[in-house]
Amino acid sequence: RALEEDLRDALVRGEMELTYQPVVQAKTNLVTGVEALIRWTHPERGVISPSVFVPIAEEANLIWPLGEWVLRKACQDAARWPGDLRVAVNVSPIQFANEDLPKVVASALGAAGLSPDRLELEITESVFLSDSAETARMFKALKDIGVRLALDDFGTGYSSLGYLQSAPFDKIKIDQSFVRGATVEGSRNAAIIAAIVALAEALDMETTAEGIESHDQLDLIRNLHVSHVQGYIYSKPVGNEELVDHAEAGS
Ligand code: G
Ligand code: G
Ligand code: MN
Ligand code: NA
Repeated sequence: RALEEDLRDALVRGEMELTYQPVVQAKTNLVTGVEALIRWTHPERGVISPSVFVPIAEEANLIWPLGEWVLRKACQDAARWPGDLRVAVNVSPIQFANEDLPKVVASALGAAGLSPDRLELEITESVFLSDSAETARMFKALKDIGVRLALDDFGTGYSSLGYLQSAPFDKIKIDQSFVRGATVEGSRNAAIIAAIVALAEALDMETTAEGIESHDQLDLIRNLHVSHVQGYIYSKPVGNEELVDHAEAGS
């Protein structure tokens, strides 16, 4: 059987699971939110990465049901977390191009009883490749609901900055590829991160540096005034139970 066939049944068979990776505020060292990252445990092949099956789901018209499941599950889980932890959900450009997205987002929030400002949608620059009037309408509809918007993998995709004139992002996520080499002050990657932070601050947006693994990276990132950090140095993505245990122990 092709992976695509198995993907069709994966949701009803309960093979999908959400894991959550903490996002830490640099200034306070407090966990302010988490990013939801989907995992598929295939009955024969074991755990399959979303970097493998999300593109298949996008091609096979399965990203819509999968994305809706992720939104509903993330909102349900977040509504039961202690404190006011935010949950960030990755949204495929294909979901973003569907005019029903705001309805589904509002419905997921309503069903879970989650306040809209506790949900952050992560969108990549590729959404700006399609019709700009429709894209603008989608942004407005989502902001009207009151959810937060984050620009994911910043600096790796569509190269124009023109969209920043109007797109209402609350946060820029600095891609891991810049963080990886950013261990030395004065390095090219450090200069790129400093420039992204300056841009984000001028536009009143927060920043998250992704993929921080070492203390050298963390020290440098803090010195560059990145507002939030995320990476294995703090935590790998963990299951909902483990997240709740941690949060309760820490509060
Ligand atoms: O967690 P991991 O590094 O395996 O994620 C790999 C890729 O899959 C990342 O680009 C991430 O954004 C994407 N991804 C993870 N979970 C989801 C999801 O729920 N929906 C979508 N569309 N992409 C996801
Ligand atoms: O594309 P997006 O930024 O949504 O994907 C985030 C991906 O990065 C996830 O697959 C997640 O598991 C992974 N990730 C998170 N923290 C680290 C880290 O410190 N190092 C590495 N190599 N990957 C990470
Ligand atoms: Mn992401
Ligand atoms: Na990212």
